[in-house]
Amino acid sequence: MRRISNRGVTAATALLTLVVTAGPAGAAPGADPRRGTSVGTGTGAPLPAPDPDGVGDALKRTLAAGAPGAMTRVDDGRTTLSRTAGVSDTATGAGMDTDGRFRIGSVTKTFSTVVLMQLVAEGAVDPDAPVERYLPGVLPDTRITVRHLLSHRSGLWDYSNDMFARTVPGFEAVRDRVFTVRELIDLATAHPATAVPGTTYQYSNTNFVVIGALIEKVTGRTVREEYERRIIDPLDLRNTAYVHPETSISGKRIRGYLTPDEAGAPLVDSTEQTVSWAQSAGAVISSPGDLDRFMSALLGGRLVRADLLERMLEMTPSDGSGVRFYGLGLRRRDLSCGIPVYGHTGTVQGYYTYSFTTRDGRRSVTSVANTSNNGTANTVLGDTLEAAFCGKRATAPRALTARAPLPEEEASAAR
Ligand code: REY
Repeated sequence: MRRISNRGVTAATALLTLVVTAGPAGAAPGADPRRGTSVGTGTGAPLPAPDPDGVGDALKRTLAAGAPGAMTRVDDGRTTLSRTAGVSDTATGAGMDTDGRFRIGSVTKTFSTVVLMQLVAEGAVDPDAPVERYLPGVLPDTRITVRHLLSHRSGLWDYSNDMFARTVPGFEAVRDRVFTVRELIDLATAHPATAVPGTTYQYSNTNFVVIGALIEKVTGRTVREEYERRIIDPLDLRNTAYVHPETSISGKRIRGYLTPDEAGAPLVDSTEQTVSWAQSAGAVISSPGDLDRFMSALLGGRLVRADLLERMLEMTPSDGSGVRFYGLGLRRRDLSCGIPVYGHTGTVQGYYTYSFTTRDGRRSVTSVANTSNNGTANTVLGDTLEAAFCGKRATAPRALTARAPLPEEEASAAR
């Protein structure tokens, strides 16, 4: 067991950087975050300039909540704004780094959905067909369609609920495991269905493990190859990889630190693991710049055909907050300033991620904290979105949300 101490970490709030540089080729022209842009809000109103101090404040509060490090990168037209706080490695004290690679958890689901929607565009998959057509005999209910999987409406139990009921022992039991898809589906179907297919939103990793199996069946290639040829290579995402079941993150990496359930227990270094328990539901590695580029390309219409992107954006509430929704492999959050943003959240042991963009893809924001199983740190990290998209506000953003989320909503929003 690799245990480390987090003592002194909050004192290492250190390093806060602001970098405004030329952005990647292909970025939207004319967008200047210091002035605000008139596009992208989805409300017709101008997009306010990002608030670097507000972002930095949310990152510092994420550290105060127990994260060793936290960072945000805003890609806005030709400008990039990066802020970091704390450390990427508690042993060396190296600062958080927006060029670093980390585990993106369920932002992987958006990658899997892009591959699937490209297969729909090619006529290889019908989203309203039963999964049974492509994977005969794999699921217990032949009424489950591909769209039910992508929208978390299949009624398939999320096996990770049982797996991680006890956080650190659960993690250590699977850290080096390599699961077959069949094994993961069997864990899920050992439970009765949670709902009749198509009727109820219930977030479940099982859905996207089945999507991965479906991609492999239909294409005859691995999901790794499909992510590479359809997303990673065309967008030149040099810090993005799917290395399952390899356990390491190559190159410049952010180490991940899992919070035990026992109050005061030291954080557990969870950087190395197979992530086989999540596979096509959560095992991609990436960097903030790559995720911003990915989300901008997706909402900018460069990855999925326009009519199919519209299908991905058909949202239903994911909780009772009135501000959080799920489409197909994509979330929407309505920020306190009224701007809707689209993307995904991720939780994998040691890492919390938010990666969201405007409706036109012109401003993308990725925030990461290198801890997990710490709901407060995750919620506070989410405040970076308020500062990055809504800009400076007279009133504290959290006071402006429709109402405080219920604990189960926080848990669901965390994933
Ligand atoms: C699994 C538990 C989280 C993580 C999950 N992640 O389903 C998927 C996602 C890929 O949606 C773990 N929590 C933590 C526990 C709670 O073990 N007992 O916080 O690292 O991103």
